[in-house]
Amino acid sequence: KILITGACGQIGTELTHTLRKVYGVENVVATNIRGGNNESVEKDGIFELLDVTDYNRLLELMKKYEIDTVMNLAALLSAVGENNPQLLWDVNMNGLYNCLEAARETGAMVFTPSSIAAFGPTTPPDFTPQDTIQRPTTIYGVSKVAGELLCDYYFQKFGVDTRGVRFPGLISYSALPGGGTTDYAVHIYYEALKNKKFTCNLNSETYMDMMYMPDAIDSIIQICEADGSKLIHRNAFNITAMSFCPVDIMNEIKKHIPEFEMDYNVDPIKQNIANSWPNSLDDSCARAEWNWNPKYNLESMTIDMLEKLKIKLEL
Ligand code: VAH
Repeated sequence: KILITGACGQIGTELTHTLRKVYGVENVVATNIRGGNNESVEKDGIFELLDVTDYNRLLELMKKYEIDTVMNLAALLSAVGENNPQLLWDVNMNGLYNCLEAARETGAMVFTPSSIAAFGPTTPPDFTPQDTIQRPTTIYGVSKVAGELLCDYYFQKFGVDTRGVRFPGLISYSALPGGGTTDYAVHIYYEALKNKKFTCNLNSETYMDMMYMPDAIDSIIQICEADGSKLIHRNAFNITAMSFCPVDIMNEIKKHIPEFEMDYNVDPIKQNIANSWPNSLDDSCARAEWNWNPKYNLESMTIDMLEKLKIKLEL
């Protein structure tokens, strides 16, 4: 049985829906802090309130439902974290620590996402290798590097089966992103459909790795189902599907909405963060060790996003 923390978040929402379909509603325990406001997650299966910094509540739920896999998605993201580094540290690090301690006690597997944010300005930016310099300059990135090391430690020291991937920016139509630096790549689709114009908060040449959410959800299932004896790396694998800049995504949208226009109002905090991240990742280790193979590129993602959002926005 799987317990998801942060089940009402951008990743958690689609992950919960997919896992309920793949493994059966009775095998998925979705949890979120109070106020997640996500009707489908809370109503369409098992849902429990959980603040991931509350160890006793987490352990109680893991024993109550006989959990064998924890997918720890509860976290604050890069931009919002710069406004509240203390809260980010508490949720991202103490939340992860609680999951690892509960897993040590119950024998569960722990999946925790890392991020391209685990790299910094001294990391080789183009085709960033799996094993390289990691000196991020955001509190979010610091929590991701610390999280990767803590997960590897729990595997080496206690045999806890820990696995993770370094997600790029994720683009989805189900749930909005929660305050990241890559959020522009989601909002651009909503604005293109609603207003046929968008003001981008990053400059036109900002390249970052990105991925469509269906591929991200598949990566979580694939790595958790992978044969652990074949994993040379564990926390955490570089994975990517595409790398683009705001002009690239604008031009792709214009193929479907020719009158779409974009202007810029650069957010200096987000621009500094984006400048410190890689332009593109080398994900060859994930491909070699657990057959990672994304399905969507910018063209096919744009077709699907616009199609699904037209339905969601009733346009
Ligand atoms: C963020 N969407 O922007 C997240 C992610 C790689 C970016 O970690 O903070």
